[in-house]
Amino acid sequence: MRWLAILILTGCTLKTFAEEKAQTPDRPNILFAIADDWSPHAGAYGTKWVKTPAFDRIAREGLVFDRAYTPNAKCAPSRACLLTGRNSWQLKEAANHICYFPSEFKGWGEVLAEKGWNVGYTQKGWGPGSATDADGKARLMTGQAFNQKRATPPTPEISEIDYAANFTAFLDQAKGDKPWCFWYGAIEPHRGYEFGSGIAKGGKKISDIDHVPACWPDNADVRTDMLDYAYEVEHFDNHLARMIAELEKRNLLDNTLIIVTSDHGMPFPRAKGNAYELANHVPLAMRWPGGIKDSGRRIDEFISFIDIAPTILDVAKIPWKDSSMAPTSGQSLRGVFENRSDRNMCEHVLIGKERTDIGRPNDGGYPTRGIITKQGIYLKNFEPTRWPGGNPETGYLDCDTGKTKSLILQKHRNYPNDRSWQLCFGRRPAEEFYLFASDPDCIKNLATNEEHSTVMKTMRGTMLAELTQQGDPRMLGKGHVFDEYQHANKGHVGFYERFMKGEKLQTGWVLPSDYEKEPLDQTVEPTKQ
Ligand SMILES: [Ca+2]
Repeated sequence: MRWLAILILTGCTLKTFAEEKAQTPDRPNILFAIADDWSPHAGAYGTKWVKTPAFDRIAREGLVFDRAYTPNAKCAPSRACLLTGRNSWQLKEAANHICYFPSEFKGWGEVLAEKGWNVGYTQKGWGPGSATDADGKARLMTGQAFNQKRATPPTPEISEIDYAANFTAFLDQAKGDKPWCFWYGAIEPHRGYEFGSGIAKGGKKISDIDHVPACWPDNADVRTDMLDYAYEVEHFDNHLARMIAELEKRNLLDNTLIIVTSDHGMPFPRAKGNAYELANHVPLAMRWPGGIKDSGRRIDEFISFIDIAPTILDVAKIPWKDSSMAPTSGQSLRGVFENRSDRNMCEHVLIGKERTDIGRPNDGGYPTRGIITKQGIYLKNFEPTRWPGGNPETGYLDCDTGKTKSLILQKHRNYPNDRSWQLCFGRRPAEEFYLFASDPDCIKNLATNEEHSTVMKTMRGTMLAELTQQGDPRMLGKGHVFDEYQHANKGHVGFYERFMKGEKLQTGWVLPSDYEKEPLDQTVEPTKQ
């Protein structure tokens, strides 16, 4: 349906509103601003403990999306979906984190450059992983790098790359009539954080936080951790504000499509790297006076990251068939931009994951597929005997270290039945089902509850049919291919077996104290929730 819809939308909706705006060029420049690990916490979403005036301005003067999701909540696969317009299960190796990106899948950054656009980026484009062409040369997935300008960061954990100054440097060389596209890829609010920086440097208070998700303990340390995350979000937003000011100064603002989002949700247990509301729901706002009608609207329909590539090619006036990109399952947001009542409004999104990190036997992932509707979320876990956060004896490597993670692990060592640990790190059943109305934090699994079985079965049926239609190897009995694709960091291939044999191995994202001294009981049943 989505594929059909893009053909219709790209063919039929390019005129009308664009004609009304004939005074400005109808092909805008593009500023694509993507934070790293930011959940929808912003003023425009009603969050009081994160100040995001730049994001809020884009929302107020453009569109803010209340139901935007990445199909896969980890850096590399999420960015692969964004760039290609395909779900991660349609991307072979690129379904995995730290992979070898298949040469057969091209992204819109490369297409724009081929079509004569000036394309650049700062800090983090697609990755982490390896993307090379047939000659072994690094692919320019998001154009040329602009990282020369540096500044003293607010904390040692924040990038010293001065993103906004590098955008100015990019604009300085983007002369003439060539349209340009700049990818602002911050590495905030990715961990690590300077503990207490949100309070000490951001002027925040523990009491500012109005809600701690029910899967974590609610205490001062967890709240401090959340405020440190908030402080890093604000760093991202500060640079966005400077970029907007630079565009205004150059009289370029109104003919620039600005898209602001994040690759996936916050880097906390049961969030980033999982398949849940906390993991896959992302902030999204867009501003483009030349192409967006009735600004200030809130968009309630479901948007997936696979819709971004068709949207960008559409506004760039590049027909998909001329891009040599593999077919997309997404659809252009042109109908949303023009506020068309006859547009195809999506009632759900599909999500899923494979190997989002190392730390299980045989480099196995934690394969999951899911569907999210306005009612709730249904998940199918294909290997429920595996550990969702990674094996305990190798530090739960599928969850970035941090105060909240360490606290939950310590609590579980003292109290083996600890609920937070069970929810964040314990084994999960083969099916999970949560209803938003009664359980917004999604911690009460209703998969075996008869009362809701009809809704769950309908959602499962829709999900399985679409995945089958999209050629998902998990639907064809070939899901093992994802575990067999090689990890692109040779030093970490076979991590679990090498570590267990006594090899001294380190990762940059988990503390030695996160490793359990012994494997936990392997015979226990999947956690009942
Ligand atoms: Ca990320």
